[in-house]
Amino acid sequence: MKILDEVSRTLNEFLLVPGLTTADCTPDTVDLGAPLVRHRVGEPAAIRVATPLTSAIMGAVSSPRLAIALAQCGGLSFVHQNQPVAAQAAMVQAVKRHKAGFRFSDINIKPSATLGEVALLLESAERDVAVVTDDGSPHGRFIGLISTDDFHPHRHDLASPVASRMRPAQDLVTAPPTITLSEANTLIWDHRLDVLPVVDAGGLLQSIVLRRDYELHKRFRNESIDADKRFRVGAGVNTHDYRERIPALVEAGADLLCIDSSDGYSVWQADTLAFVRDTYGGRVRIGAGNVVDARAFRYLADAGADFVKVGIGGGSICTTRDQKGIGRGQASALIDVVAGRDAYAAETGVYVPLCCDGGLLTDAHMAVAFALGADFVMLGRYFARFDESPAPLVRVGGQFFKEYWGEGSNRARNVSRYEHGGGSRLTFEEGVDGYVPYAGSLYDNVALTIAKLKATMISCGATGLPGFHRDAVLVPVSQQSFLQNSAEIQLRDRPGDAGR
Ligand code: MZP
Repeated sequence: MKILDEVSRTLNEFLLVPGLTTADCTPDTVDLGAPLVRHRVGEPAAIRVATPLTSAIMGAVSSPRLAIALAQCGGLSFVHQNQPVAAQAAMVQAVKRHKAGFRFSDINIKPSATLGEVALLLESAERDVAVVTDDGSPHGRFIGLISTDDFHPHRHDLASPVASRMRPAQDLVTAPPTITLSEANTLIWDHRLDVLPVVDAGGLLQSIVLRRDYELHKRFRNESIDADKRFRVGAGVNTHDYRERIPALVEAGADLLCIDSSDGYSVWQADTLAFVRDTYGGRVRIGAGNVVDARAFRYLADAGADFVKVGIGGGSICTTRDQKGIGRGQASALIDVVAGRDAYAAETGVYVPLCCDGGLLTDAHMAVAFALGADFVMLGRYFARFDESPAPLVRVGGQFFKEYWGEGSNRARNVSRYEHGGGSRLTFEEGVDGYVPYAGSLYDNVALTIAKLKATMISCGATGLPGFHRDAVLVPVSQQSFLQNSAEIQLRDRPGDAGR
């Protein structure tokens, strides 16, 4: 028996001390780009992200729709593996089918179609816009548009006809197909458009430019889109059926794999990594985890992991610490594994990126994780709250929530992730099934998170994550600070008392 000479600390227990902000620290110059896979020190990684956010390998989180939205914002999703191989491969294909850049709507409807019918069509075809023509055919007369921004399937009367909410053609600004991208941009901004329809000389609709696509296309085109101009997507795998699952996912076009396990320090992970290495050489990249100390990191790095995921028991829906007494505060885990990663890089000349997974409840927690040395983060609860997550939206007492359940809950029954030696069923639960407050669109929230992370880095005088890792100064927060902070929050919540 050995007792570590430290207290297990969470991310909530640290604050950042500002560094010198110089003139070159501005939101435009701060680069959040990060490597996702191992590479030689000083050389670029083969797979990088512009925005260091990934979505959790969970049924309640990573759907094709969310994967596309997150890729548009520069991050990466990992579609979950707690489903048949063919179903998971189909999810990967659904992401890869979409060409990045401008979307041309191929959904045509009649003005008499109901909002409910359109909601179903858009959802199943993963489109944002439907075109309204007089006869519902692509050759009919163009009458207007309806986009997912124009109505919310859960808030509007789904029985009412589309005509009641569509944007009629006479109100729309249209452009000819010969328009250049910068002219389209000027039109979009001058007229405050969300959608710019492109029509030919005969007035027939040819295509649609979405402002959101246009902006994202400009901002992230070099990082979030593959060489073949398709969105990138990752996929979870397990240590049981990897001989069937991995070839199917590779065939479907998955860009990056990750072994999905609550405890990654096992020979089964080394076997899975060996299978990938022996079958594909370096052509298929795969991360491993989860771990909470440098020993386990070293084991997986030596076994060939392309990245290592850190975190056991910290997930917002996780009960592993209560059920099995296993885990480590996320900050303590990161500090130990980061030291292991840096020692490995110094010794071998190979940098193995780290993903901080679970328990990131606020943007400030993410900032602390990056300061402690994380290369990218994985988020479940954060993404579950958005329109794009696959979980149902529910209304409770006048407020909207999204359902969110752990992979170790009875609802998910993810036996391959939570191996208890009990065959095909979970012997006990390690996760809960609950609700998270609905928070709107992924695009808006990720933009806000990016802005906050950049602001933190600017305060600390950093223009990139490697510099932030190197120069960040953190301080543990005392129990007294917590008490004072929560007292202040209570006062803020009761404005009448605030001045006392
Ligand atoms: P969070 O972002 O909701 O705090 O945590 C998400 C992470 O929790 C996932 O990426 C995964 O590592 C972990 N997870 C998923 N299901 C469970 C569970 O049921 C869990 N215990 O701990």
